[in-house]
Amino acid sequence: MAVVAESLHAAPPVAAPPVADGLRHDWSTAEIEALLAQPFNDLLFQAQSVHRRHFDANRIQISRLLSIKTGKCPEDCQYCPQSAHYDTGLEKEDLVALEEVLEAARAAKDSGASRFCMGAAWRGPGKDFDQVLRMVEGVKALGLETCASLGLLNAEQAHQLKDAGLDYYNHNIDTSPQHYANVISTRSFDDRLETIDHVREAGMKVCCGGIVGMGEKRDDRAEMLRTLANMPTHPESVPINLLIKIPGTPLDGVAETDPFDFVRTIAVARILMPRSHVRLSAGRQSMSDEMQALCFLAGANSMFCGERLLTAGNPSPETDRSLFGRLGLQPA
Ligand code: SAM
Ligand code: DTB
Ligand code: SF4
Repeated sequence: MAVVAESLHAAPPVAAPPVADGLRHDWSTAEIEALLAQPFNDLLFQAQSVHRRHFDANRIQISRLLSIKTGKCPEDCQYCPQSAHYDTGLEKEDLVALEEVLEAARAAKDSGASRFCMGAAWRGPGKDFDQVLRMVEGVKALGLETCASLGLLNAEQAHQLKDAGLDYYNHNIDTSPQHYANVISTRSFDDRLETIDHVREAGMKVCCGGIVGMGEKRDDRAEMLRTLANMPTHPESVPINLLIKIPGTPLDGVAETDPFDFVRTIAVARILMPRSHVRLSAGRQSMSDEMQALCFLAGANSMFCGERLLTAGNPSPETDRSLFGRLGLQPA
């Protein structure tokens, strides 16, 4: 040991690696495609092995969502029940009152959630932003981690959120750069990356992931994961959503995703971003218990609990309690 240390000291100075976190940020498409294409058992073994080096494999972080402004969103995201471009039968709701938000946050904490995430059907913050800052302050004061998903941010808005006590900002890349324009027309992939940069520069943690099941190919999933894993710092939280098909949206009729392909996406996210929380996010209501168990085996260690996501359904607390009990899982 001493010999190794001495020889290291004696070595001539070497240029520092671009990132000092000991994690890779230089994945190639071919490498990621090869990971995704492995025999399923090999992939799961590898992902579970990586997972156990960094986390307690039986603990799951729990977040709770609340829609603080629902529907009539000006953006055209073909998957979304809240886009004003589609008739999904959703009732529009104005900004929720502060006290109502705090009540929901208290209930979330009592039910075991460690993080409370407020989502708004906005392109980005507008006239009600100050009230959202008050919500962040109030939820933070309850002793919960805070997260918000409010659309595109500029640098100033990111700093305001940070100053109000926001721990995480959620902004997804949703899919690969090449599939992106097939799904979203009103904001670009680069707009999203810019918002994520502002979040980082303001000193908040990044929650960034995407959706599986929007008609993408395996190489799109590889490119989506590559974009996330090659960020200068891995997002601390990586939500992998399974598309919830919403009647009235263009993606309602898209072909079913092979559940094993979804699990593969989780497993590769785990391998590429070993210290991040990978969230088994939207779409659990259409998954079997066995599929969810495979996602945990693949390294998913975060979930949204509570019977509602933003507008769509989620398994009931009793269903999740039973699943946790049967699998021996505990809230982190
Ligand atoms: N309006 C903000 C934005 O788009 O950034 C925040 C809320 S938006 C609903 C947050 C994310 O929810 C989207 O980026 C997308 O990944 C996910 N999402 C929306 N509709 C979904 C659906 N039908 N199935 C799965 N995920 C969905
Ligand atoms: C994320 O990746 N998934 C959450 C959260 N971030 C904001 C939202 C899922 C929305 C599912 C559709 C709905 O409930 O309206
Ligand atoms: Fe609006 Fe967000 Fe839905 Fe897009 S995903 S339509 S921005 S609420």
